[in-house]
Order: sequence, then structure tokens, then C-alpha cells
Amino acid sequence: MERLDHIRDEIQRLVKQAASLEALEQARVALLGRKGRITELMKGLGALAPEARRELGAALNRLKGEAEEAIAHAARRLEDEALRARLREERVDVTLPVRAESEGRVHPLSQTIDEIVAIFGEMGFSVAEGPDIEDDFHNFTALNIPPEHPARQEQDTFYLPEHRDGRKVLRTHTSPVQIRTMQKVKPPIRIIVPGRTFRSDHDATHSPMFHQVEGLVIDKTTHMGHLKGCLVEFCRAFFDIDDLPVRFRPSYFPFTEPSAEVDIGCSREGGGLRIGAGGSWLEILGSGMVHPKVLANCGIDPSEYQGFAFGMGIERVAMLKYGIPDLRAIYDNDLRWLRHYGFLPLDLPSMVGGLAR
Ligand code: 2NL
Repeated sequence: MERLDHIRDEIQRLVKQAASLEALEQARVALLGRKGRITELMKGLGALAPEARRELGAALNRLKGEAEEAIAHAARRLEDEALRARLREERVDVTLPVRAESEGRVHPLSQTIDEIVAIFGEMGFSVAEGPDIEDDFHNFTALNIPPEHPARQEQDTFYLPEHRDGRKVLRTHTSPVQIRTMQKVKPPIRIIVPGRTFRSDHDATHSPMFHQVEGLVIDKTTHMGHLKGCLVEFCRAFFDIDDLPVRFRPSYFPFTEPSAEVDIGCSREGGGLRIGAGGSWLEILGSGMVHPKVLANCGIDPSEYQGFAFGMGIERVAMLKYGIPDLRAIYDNDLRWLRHYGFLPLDLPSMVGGLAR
């Protein structure tokens, strides 16, 4: 019993002194391990008379419990201390600016998409997305594109091998996402659809994979005035020129009626091009009132609803805005090019203080 009191003091000393979880584990082994002090005493119980064995056995069990409790308590204390130390040391200041020497850049196409999304976002549009691989109905038929239309030819469109439910195609525009939205959502609808698109075209000014943003607004009384106001506002915000001239020129698309091409003012001097007032025009968007047949194809009653749609090429507007001369360099992933034309990660596009800085 005297030895037990002695061990009890030792437990308190060992456990208090343990400065780390490793040291505590050593103390546990020294007391409760296979050859630990308490374990050894328990092994010796068998040699005692029944009376003494019962008394000492009970005392040893109590002592074992106390030791386990003290060790668990110390372990919790050490874990708490370790966590507090980490929280003290490993603080991250999320308000710090990006390091000037940071290598990462946002690709100008991503930056341009973010800017376009920010502008239309302020006008109440949300972003919709859909699959790159489409079926004939969503990519062509629903859009009132006739079977003999050149866009449907093998030459212009990437078709996948014949499939059990017909021929699949790499979408040639992002319109199928709008078709899917109209099939699914009861108007009012106000979406923009940025994304990858594919056409069998490859030269200095065409890439077989490129990007588009299309937009769609459907409501009971949406009219051409809304189309014009929305797109004039967009052009001026995107190019950051308040008095940018914008004109609507009659055109034709199978999926809109009437249709209009949108031009912005520019000046051409000595082979150069400057966006802004200047007597010349540059086409940047296609648009129109959604054809009643397209609405009907999507299960929307054209006598109840109407709306407008538009589309633009992202590479083209990115090249215009940021003075990128060569389309092909956009996809080369040349880090020198990215360092020159890319954006810092925190150069977030916003309408406050201009979109691009
Ligand atoms: C262009 C022209 C345009 C649309 C795209 C559209 C989509 C649906 C219904 C009706 Cl679901 N129209 N999209 C309309 C007019 C023009 O894009 O030049 N794009 C680069």
C-alpha cells in the first residue's frame, strides 16, 4: 500500500512533466505497458493470500483508473496547446494583395467571359451551361435551321460516330443551352450562356474550337426596344466608352425574326483600329427577336410570350478589347504570351471603377 502511494505521486509527476504527446506516451508505457509499474504489481497479486489479494487488487484497479484518467486529461491538454499554437502560427491574411512576383495569370478569354458575365449580371441575367456534345434537335432543328442548311453539312460541323439515338454533334453554338432552358423553365427567362463551341474551320482567323456567349430574354411583353437598350448598354460597358456609337443593321438568322447585326463605332488610320467614334463600323454581335417557331419548338406559346436573343464570339471581342493580334496564340499556352496578355488573379472585373484595370 505504501508503494501504491509512492506510485500515485509518480503518476502525477510523470503526467505533469510530459511536455509533448510523445513524452506522455512514454509515461503511459512506463506505468501501464506490458512491463509497466502497475502491470507488474498486478502480476504479483496471484502470490498473495486471498484477503491481501482482494484489498491490494481493489487498490491497484483504482490506481490504474486514476493513471488512465490522468493520462487522458494530459493528452487533451497537450492537444489543445498544440492546436492553439498552430492557430497562432499559421494565420493567413486573406486581405494581402497578390505577390507582385506571382507567376499565375488569368487567361484573357476567362477574363473576358468574367467581364461579360459581370455586365449582364448587373442587368439581372443568370449564367446557364449545358453539354458540349449535343443532338441534332437541340443544335439545329429546334432553332428552325432547315435540313439543307449549309451549317448542317459534314464540312462545317463535327459529327460523332453514329449512335443508337441518332447522330451526335459537337455544338456549333451555345444556342442548344437556351433551347434546353426554354424546354425546362417557364418564362420569364433571362440568361447568358458562355461556353465552348466547335466548327470545322481552321485558318489564321478561325479555330475549330472557339467560345461564344449567347443571351436570351423571354417574357410576355419583351420587345425590340429592350433588345436595343440591353445591347447598347452592354457594348458601352464592355468597351468602357460612355458615348460609343452603336448601330443595328437588318440581317437574317433562321432562329430570329426580325434579326439585326450590331456594329460599334471605330476609326481606322494607317492600318490601325481604334474603338470609339470615328466614322467606321465594326460588327460585334448578332441578335433578333426569337422566331415564333423556335418558341413553339420548345413548348412556349408564341401568342403569350416573346423575347430576344443575341450571340457573339468571345475571342473576337477579347482580341478587339485587349489588342491581341493573333488568334492562334490564344490557345498556345505560351507562358511568355500569358504573362503579357494575362490578368492577375485579383484583377476582378466589376462595374465599379471600370471593368478592366
Ligand atoms: C452571331 C449570331 C445569334 C442567336 C444568336 C438564338 C438562340 C435561340 C433562339 C434565337 Cl435559342 N436566337 N441565338 C440569335 C441571334 C444571333 O448569334 O453572330 N453569333 C456569333
